[in-house]
Amino acid sequence: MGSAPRAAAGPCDDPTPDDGGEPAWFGLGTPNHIFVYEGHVCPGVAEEWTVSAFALPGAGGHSLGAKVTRLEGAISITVEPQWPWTPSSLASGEEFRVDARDNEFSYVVRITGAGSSLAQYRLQLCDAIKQACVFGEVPSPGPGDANCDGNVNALDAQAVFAFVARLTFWPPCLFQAQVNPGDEIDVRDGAIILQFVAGLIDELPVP
Ligand SMILES: [Ca+2]
Ligand SMILES: [Ca+2]
Ligand SMILES: [Ca+2]
Repeated sequence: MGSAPRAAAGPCDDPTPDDGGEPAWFGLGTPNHIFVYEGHVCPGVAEEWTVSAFALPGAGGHSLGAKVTRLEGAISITVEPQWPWTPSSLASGEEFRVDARDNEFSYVVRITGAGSSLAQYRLQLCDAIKQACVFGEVPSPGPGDANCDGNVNALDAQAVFAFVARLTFWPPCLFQAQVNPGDEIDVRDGAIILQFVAGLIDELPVP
């Protein structure tokens, strides 16, 4: 009754325990790069995502943006840019933007579980050169489109294999690489995507 201690919620099992780190910006050749991810966080745990850009002198700088949307449970969100800014808190769905002019720039988005049970969030990042970046929607078709370019093809399998081998950071829509739900994201997902591309599988995700 009343104020139950947080510990009463029992152990929390995060189905996405490896969240955080620095996403890779895929989609070179497009003017606006997006990263969309759906993750979970346990109460009292902070997941930290680093966003950075290296702007060449005279190149016009980068526009960087971050947005976190609460999907389930309670979270708190802070953005901590490098000097000279101090950390600030963000509301769910609020957009954070910064222009990096002629310098290297980075910031950390920290998402902390703030309720008494597992929370779920969507993280959206964007990066553009010489123009304000926009938060893209995830294009169709969805499952299997790990690199978020609107098609499912061998490039998506390649992105999964490279991620699993730790040759790259996160593909922009890594959560769509999960094509056999309930399992980890591993080489099997890349293999299933290749089978789909070859016409051996009709639909993604597979049961
Ligand atoms: Ca997590
Ligand atoms: Ca794709
Ligand atoms: Ca899988």
